[in-house]
This record gives sequence, structure tokens and C-alpha cells, in this order.
Amino acid sequence: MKRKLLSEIIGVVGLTTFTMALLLLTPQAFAKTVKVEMKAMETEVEIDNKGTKYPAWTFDGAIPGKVVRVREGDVVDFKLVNPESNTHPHSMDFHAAEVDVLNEFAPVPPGETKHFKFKAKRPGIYMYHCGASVMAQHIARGMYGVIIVDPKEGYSKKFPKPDREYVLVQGQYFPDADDAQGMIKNEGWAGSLINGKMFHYDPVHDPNSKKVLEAKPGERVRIYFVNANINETVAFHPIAGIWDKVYINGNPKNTLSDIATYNVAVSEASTFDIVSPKGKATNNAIVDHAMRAAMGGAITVLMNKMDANPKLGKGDNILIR
Ligand SMILES: [Cu+2]
Repeated sequence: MKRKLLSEIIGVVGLTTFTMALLLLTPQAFAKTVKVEMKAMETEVEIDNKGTKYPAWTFDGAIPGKVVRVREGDVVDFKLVNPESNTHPHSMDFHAAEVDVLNEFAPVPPGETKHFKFKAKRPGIYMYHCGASVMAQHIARGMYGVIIVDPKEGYSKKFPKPDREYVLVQGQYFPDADDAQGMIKNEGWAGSLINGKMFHYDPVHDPNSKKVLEAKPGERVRIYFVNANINETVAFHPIAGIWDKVYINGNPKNTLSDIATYNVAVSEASTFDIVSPKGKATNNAIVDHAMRAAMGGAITVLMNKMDANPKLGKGDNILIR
């Protein structure tokens, strides 16, 4: 009798251990808390390749702010510092967060710090931006960036592993940085910023441009694109290529195939795969096909060549400054 009881206890303990081990192996068990800290900085930046200065408002001193990358299920533990030396309130609005606009996204006065957490429940890519009033001005002056929430399932046939990844964030350039009402009305914009600079990666149209995106012929290049314009939709097109896949909102559940031009709404972030022909060097010009924007700087050269820099489009080199 005693022996039977003992074996039952061992059985239960064994089962519990087995269940715990199983739980440890489920994807939730790998979810982590990712600490992200940003400092609002009212500072000058260069908005073209010849060094023209602009009185920007930024996250951490650069347009766009840093790339935040987490995995579906992770908790983002975020802190925004607004130093006393600033003259305006600033805030953070992560489009990947489901929270309270009046609480987590509330403006932070100079000299104060805001701390909040959210769980990144839905995979995809999302814009983040300052939402302090006048919001159009805080975005136009540079307070935006991207958060990537990688799907917990990882890669699949439907969502193949890319060979290279690049982040491109487009914004409108308003030379009169104080004209908030003009920004709202879409008046006075004079160019398009790609990752903070007009013609940033386009030596064809700007001899001062020294950078391009690089890949090897035949590689799958994944572009994470954010429309951080104030009022303008982006007609996103790879000249001399076709998007192999477009993942609306960056989510593999929303996959389109064989797309020449895809309209990206203001504040939309979507993911675009392009695969160049194998075995020969080619070039693509990734543009906003709306001509005012393209001719104002929204052109990015993607060079597909055998001796592509092996470090570009990998690891920390997906947003090229
Ligand atoms: Cu701001």
C-alpha cells in the first residue's frame, strides 16, 4: 500500500517536472523585457549631403531615432528623458503599443522623465513619434523612428529569411521650422528626407552623396519603410525592379506578391522584399514615384554587385547614417 502511494507521488512529481519543462520550451518562455531609453534633444542636424544645418527636434540627436527591435511577446520597458535644457514638452507614441493615449503617451515637460511599459503583442513594423503639441511640428522637425516586432514563429516559406535588411524612413522637409500651421496645411515643404537627409543615398542626383544601399546579385533585400510625412502618401516603387513581397504593416499575415508600386499611408510602416537578377550587377532606384517627393530627395540607390560590402544591411548596419 505504502509502496503504491510512493509511486503515485513520484508519478505526480514526474508529471509536474515534465509539464514545467514543456512550459519552458514554449515561445512565451523566451519573451523578455527590453529596456529602451531615449533622450529628447532639441539640436541642429544636417539635412542634406552638403551639411545644411536645420534646428531639429530629435530622439537622441538624430533623424530618425534609433531602431528599436523586439520579438512578438516581449515587454518594452521605455524611458523618455526630457532634459531641463529643452524648451518644449515632448512625448513618445509607439504605434506598436496598446495603452492609454492620455497616460503613457502624455507630454513630458522639460526637466522630467516618463517611464512606461507595454507588451509588443502583434508582429510587424511600426512608426514611433513624438505626439506633443503641435504634433505636426514635432514630427516634421524630426521626432520619429521605427520599432520592429519580429514574429515569434520566426522565418517560414511565406516569410523567408532575408539576406540583407535596410530601414528607410521618409519625412517631409519644411525649411521654416517655426511654421507649425503651414506644416498642418502642407504649405512650404521643400524636399523629402530619407533617413534624415535629402538624396541621402543617391550619388546619381547629388554628387555630395557618398552612400548607397548594397547587396549581392540575387540576394533577398528586405526594406523596412516608414512614411513619416505629415500629409503626403508615398508611392513606393523600386525602379528597374518589382517588389517580390509586400508585407502590409510588416506582418507576414498580410502578404502581397509581385507589386510594382505600393501606396504607403501617412504613418504606415510596411516591409518590402526585392530580389535582383542573379549573376549580374544591376542597380535599382527605390523612389517615392510622386515626382515632387522624388525630385525633392526621395530616391535611394540599391547597388547589386558581386563585391557588395558584406557588413551592410546586417546586424546594427540596417539603418545607415
Ligand atoms: Cu517632441
